[in-house]
Amino acid sequence: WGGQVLPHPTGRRPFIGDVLGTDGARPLQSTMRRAQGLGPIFELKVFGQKLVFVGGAHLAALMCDEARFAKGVAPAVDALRDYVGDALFTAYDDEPNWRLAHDLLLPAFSRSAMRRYHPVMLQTVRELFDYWPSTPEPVDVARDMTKLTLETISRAAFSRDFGSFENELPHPFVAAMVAALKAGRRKGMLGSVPGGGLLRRRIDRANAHHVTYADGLLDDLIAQRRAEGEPDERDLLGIMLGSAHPVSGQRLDDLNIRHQILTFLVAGHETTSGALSFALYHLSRHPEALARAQAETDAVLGPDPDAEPTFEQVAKFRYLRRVLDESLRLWPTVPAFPRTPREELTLPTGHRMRPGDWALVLTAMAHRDPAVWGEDADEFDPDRFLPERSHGRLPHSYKPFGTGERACIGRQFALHEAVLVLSRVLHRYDIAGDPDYTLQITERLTLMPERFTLTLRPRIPAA
Ligand code: MNH
Repeated sequence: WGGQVLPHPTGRRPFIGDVLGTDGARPLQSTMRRAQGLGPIFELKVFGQKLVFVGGAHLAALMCDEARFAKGVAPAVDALRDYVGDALFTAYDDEPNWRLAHDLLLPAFSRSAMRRYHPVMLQTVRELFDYWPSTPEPVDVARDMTKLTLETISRAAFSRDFGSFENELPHPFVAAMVAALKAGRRKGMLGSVPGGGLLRRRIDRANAHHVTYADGLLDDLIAQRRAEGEPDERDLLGIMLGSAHPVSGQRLDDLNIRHQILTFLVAGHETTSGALSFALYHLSRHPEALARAQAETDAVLGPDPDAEPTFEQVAKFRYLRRVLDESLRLWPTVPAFPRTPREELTLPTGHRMRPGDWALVLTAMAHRDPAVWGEDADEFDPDRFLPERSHGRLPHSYKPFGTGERACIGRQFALHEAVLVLSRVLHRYDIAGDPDYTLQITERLTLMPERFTLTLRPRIPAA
């Protein structure tokens, strides 16, 4: 960004910059509050580090133009590379392993490949229902959706069960993974803080046993599968071990495969769990939307509360899909993604941007820009996504899964799972939130409603 100073909140101090006023536990939400009135692009200075954000829908859409912009390298993503290297999410755009893994794995995420994961998804919902209390008492929604999505992705990705429904506490592997990611995030936030190098090494030492344990478990798993002989395509692990690139004949090496598995476990569960939890939160607050959603499940699944959707039926829940789309508009569980220009250019705001400069597209803000979404942009209204109302909307204005070649590879997986789970939960239960609850959002790698509970009562589907 050269010496350019972008709009920033008042109260900037020498040396520490804009740190005061940033809520370390909820940086996204404090940033969104402080961005009010700053315009479509703004910066925060954290010690020596400059963070640039784009919250205006038109400027965000411009940065989604793949001809002029590519995925950028933001420090928060870079910090994860110690842990997951050049796996899909963290690979730099020009690293050969990105293209190789993308080409090898794309078939595993096609719409038709979802057929293979459908029975796994049905099974984890059955286990969720067995786990849920049979008497009406409040359940912690984010906790239980996280148990469910973790089981789904671990079984689909490497046919491993984490026993999430048999234990109150997360599996030690999950605890280790979360600790290691937290450490990565803390290291990333240190940026250019004085003494940062020392602090980073201290974090590494404190965390080494978690990394050793999690890596060891995955390496054993890979070795075990190799020892079984010729890998089949039963899961992502089998595909990664068994397939060679159709053109170059190249294969992923074992270290890269471990990095990919970690990436899928992390990227593939909290995100979907948050999306489901927010959807259930909104439905608990909008009785008319809940009634429509339940009427749809009855129309598709019929009067038997144990009925399960077929693969084809999942696509029939059009209203449920709009509920999810609208939930991810208001609280995209991955709230931002970095973009960088391919060549030097001038933004419509007059700022110069060079290759290597990056900005975070803040979908959490751009998705609420009244210029695109109207004056009621903060309201929950799934029918915004009716085709007739979406027609003519600014292209690239809805980006919960990122954009371009580096967009989410798991999008179909997440949507199939989330619609399927919502359909079964709403078909089987009447849900009631606590009327005194106000939405609180935890920020880990992703966003999640905090301490949000629902009381579930078995319902009798309409005939
Ligand atoms: Mn997912 C990339 C959001 C579910 C695996 N994902 C992204 C990006 C966003 C995103 C945004 C782009 C980030 C960037 O540009 O820096 N992902 C989501 C959301 C959900 C989700 C909101 C659920 C809802 N993601 C999933 C699931 C999986 C997955 C499920 C795996 C099964 N996502 C990925 C991977 C990438 C990614 C892998 C990196 C893709 C790449 O760069 O090639």
